[in-house]
Amino acid sequence: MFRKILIANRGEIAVRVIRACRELGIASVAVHSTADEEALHVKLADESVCIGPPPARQSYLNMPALLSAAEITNADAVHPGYGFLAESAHFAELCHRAGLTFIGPQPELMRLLGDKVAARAAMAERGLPVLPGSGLLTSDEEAMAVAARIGLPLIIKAVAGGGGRGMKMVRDIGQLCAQLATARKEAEAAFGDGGVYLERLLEAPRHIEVQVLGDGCGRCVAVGERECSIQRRHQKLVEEAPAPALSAEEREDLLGRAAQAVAALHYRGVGTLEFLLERDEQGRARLYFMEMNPRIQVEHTVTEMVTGLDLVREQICVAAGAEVAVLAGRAPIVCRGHSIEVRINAEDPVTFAPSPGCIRALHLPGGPGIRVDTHIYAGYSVPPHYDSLLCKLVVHDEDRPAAVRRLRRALHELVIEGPQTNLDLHRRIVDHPDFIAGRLDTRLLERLAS
Ligand code: MV4
Repeated sequence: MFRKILIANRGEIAVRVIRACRELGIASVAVHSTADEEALHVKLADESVCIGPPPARQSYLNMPALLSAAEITNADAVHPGYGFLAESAHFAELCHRAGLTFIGPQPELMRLLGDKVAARAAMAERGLPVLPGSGLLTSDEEAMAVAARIGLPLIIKAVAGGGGRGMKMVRDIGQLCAQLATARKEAEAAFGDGGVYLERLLEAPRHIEVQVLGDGCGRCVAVGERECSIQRRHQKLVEEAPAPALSAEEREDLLGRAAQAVAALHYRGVGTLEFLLERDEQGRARLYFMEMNPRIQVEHTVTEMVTGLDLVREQICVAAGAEVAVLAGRAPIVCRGHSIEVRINAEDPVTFAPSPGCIRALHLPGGPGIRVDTHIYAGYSVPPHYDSLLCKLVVHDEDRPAAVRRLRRALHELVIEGPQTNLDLHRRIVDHPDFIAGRLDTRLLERLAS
């Protein structure tokens, strides 16, 4: 097992990883920018190293500074969390070259999955259904030919994208070339790669994702699925497990196929496969693979609540080559009850602009079936330089109606004074008849906003 892990991240996920390290008897090294001297992850870790000024480019994304911090503290592994360098195959390679274990998948697989066209092809080859679409587009003529073959409406996506950023819809063939040009420009600006591809557009899909864990030697388990259909600008706001939209047979089929495809890749570590769900005229579920994220995700907590697993611990164990009971077939994965997570952000409730500042008062909910993952504390000042996630409120109960009641109760108890937050939006969501009935879709948020 590792002796010491450097956590190349901040916020609640850095705290989450430090907790897993302490339980495993592994020392932890926090890194921080000068804006994060008072951050909770710095206080909770065994050691800390300042890696640069506030802008992420110069600190949390600064590879030489991170590698130097690992060297001077004599760490033997690096945990990237999510965001920042979590999906950088280049950083993973630099870690390995420096004699550090990068706690994540093999760099070649990170590179494959970072190319959304290659990932689609790889998963289709291994038996996962994908939407009709194109490869990397090389000309407008090719795009017109693909549009003629698969029909309208279409969606243009960035090969280097992910999380839905830089998507453009095409409902009228006359718009195709103009939308392509816009999409290419936006993709180039956002990712430094203007490559785009086409997919048939689903008008009102639900977003279902599958959590997997692989040992890198051809064994893989699907730990469970989550539904994340309530999103705003591709930022998830509410996530739950199990997915209310799937029957037991549909879930079993989805998990089985996902595990098989990922096992065939010899994937190592935790990962998430994103699917879109629609139902055909007969009501049969159609699930289409979209992309796979080679990292621990924000919403891993709901899967932990229903399975009782510690996914960060399993992730560390797999990276260390240690035995993991669920992969060795020595422990069945059981899904018990229902879990819902809401993301509380520091943001203006009207404009959604970030709202940093001092946490003047804080009261966190407690009692049965409640988990709060957060890095904030009373007196802490939320810096303006990073994402606006303040806290993840996660509830668990015996079934979905009970979990919704528990969530409503927990949202009633939670007090955060100082920054503006989206707490009221969450209180309106849990009271909405469509949410209570499990009818989740993007339009729910639009109806609430107006
Ligand atoms: C789509 C889609 C419709 N058709 N792809 C991709 C990443 C994820 N954040 C949203 N993505 C979508 N991809 C095709 N071919 C619609 C979305 C989408 C979405 C899907 C489920 C739930 C909420 C959504 C919000 C915006 C866009």
